[in-house]
Amino acid sequence: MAMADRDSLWHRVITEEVTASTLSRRTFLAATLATGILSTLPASRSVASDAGKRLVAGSRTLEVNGRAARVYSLIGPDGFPGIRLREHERFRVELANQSGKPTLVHWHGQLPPWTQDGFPWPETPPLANGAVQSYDYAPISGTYWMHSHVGMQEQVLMTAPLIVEDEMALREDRREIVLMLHDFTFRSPEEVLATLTGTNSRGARAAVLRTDDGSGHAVSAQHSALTGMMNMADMMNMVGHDGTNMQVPVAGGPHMDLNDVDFDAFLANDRTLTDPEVVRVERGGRVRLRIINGASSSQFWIDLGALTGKVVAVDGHSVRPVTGQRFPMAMAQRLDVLIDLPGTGAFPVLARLEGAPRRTGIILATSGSRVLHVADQGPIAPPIDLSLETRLAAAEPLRARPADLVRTILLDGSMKPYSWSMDGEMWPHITPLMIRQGQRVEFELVNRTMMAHPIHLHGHAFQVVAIDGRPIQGAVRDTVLVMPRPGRVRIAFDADNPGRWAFHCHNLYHMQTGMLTEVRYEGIAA
Ligand SMILES: [Cu+2]
Repeated sequence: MAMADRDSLWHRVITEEVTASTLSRRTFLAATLATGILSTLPASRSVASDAGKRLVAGSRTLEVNGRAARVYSLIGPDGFPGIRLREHERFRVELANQSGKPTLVHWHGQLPPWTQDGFPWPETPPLANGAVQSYDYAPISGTYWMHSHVGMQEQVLMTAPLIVEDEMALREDRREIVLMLHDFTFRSPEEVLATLTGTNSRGARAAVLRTDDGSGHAVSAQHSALTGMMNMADMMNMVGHDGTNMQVPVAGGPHMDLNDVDFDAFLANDRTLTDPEVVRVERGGRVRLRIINGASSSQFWIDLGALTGKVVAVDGHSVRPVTGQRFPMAMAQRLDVLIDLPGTGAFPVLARLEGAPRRTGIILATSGSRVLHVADQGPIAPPIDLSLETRLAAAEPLRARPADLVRTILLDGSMKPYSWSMDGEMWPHITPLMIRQGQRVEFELVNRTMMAHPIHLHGHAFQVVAIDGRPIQGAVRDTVLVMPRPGRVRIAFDADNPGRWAFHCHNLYHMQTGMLTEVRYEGIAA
């Protein structure tokens, strides 16, 4: 498909089919507006000017469940969220802060010099409202994203896609669709956090479900719907439970906590299944989904329903293709999935919240096909796991080499009191993990908590080299899930980007309550 075609097709979303019968004119207009602004990003049409692409951190009104909410925005030069670059085009961006608050944006998964990473170190403080800051670095290709790393602005949707094209992918002649996931609450993140830590007058979080070890019998009356649940297969078929704030048994394993926060909605490109984005696709069309889990505290199963997909990249980095219908996605991770549509029809692509019946998604629809309503609740999905991770193999693995430095990093913490730590310390009272340029570094992440933690290292792409002590030649990526106690994951990377780098759990509320540390290169003064 030529570039012009890509542009003209780009997100002319067909809403008529769903609007006629199900939507009021008011929601239709809101939907149309949202579609115009959001959906997918346009292909870059021109080489960046010397001044660079302008990215504005601002605010906007979003309608969720028929109710207006004031949220942040990150709007690029074409009026769409985020930034899209051609291969080999530099990331030359001017970030203008018009959000009304100090902010700073992190280019998640990219490998810029540390002073451009967008983490609020003392040397790189947040931008005041009204300020502009320039960025200029060589980006790496693939599906990335950007989000504020200041306070809890990420929860208020200071997030956007960051897509860097590569010629190989373009030559595949596939329709590209960006699918960005969020969790949404009408409460302020400060109020959510206060509820979690028990410092809010509304009291502690909803009851944590307690279960017996082997039996999986729930003892909490509020969660009796889970009583008798024995394994994941059963969970998949259960319906009707609200699914939040629960502790569930895992087949053959220990308990685990899921879903700290009871969200009001789950968004797919800013919309819910009540009024989903319907993406027009060609009959038998070839699609490349770029899925971004931008949720602050939620993990999903991507469920392709009747479709079969081929995972070809994770966190922007190519892997040997893995075929399937359902793929787990931890917070902050990305999946590139190729799909060849079987003729005509409407095909929901769902993101199912782990441990809950709740879901969101978009609909791929060929011309003239009837788009049926998809409920935003379905069978309970099991907790996400490493079933995909263990099957992944990097297309370009790290060069084989013994480690110069091996460190065990303990992940500790609990729901009550709600506090989390990394390497035995809680941010900001931490001792940096010191590394030296040129080293091959291996971190063994050891989870001693009841929750899975999506661990993200800034400024480096690492390879997953062992899971639970079993060596693998896994994916190269930037965020990896460490399963609950006694889960262990070993990552390896080359120390080739001197600086100060954040290393943390990407659950925003875990990070805010301590689960963040620093990896620092020798010779970097602080
Ligand atoms: Cu965590």
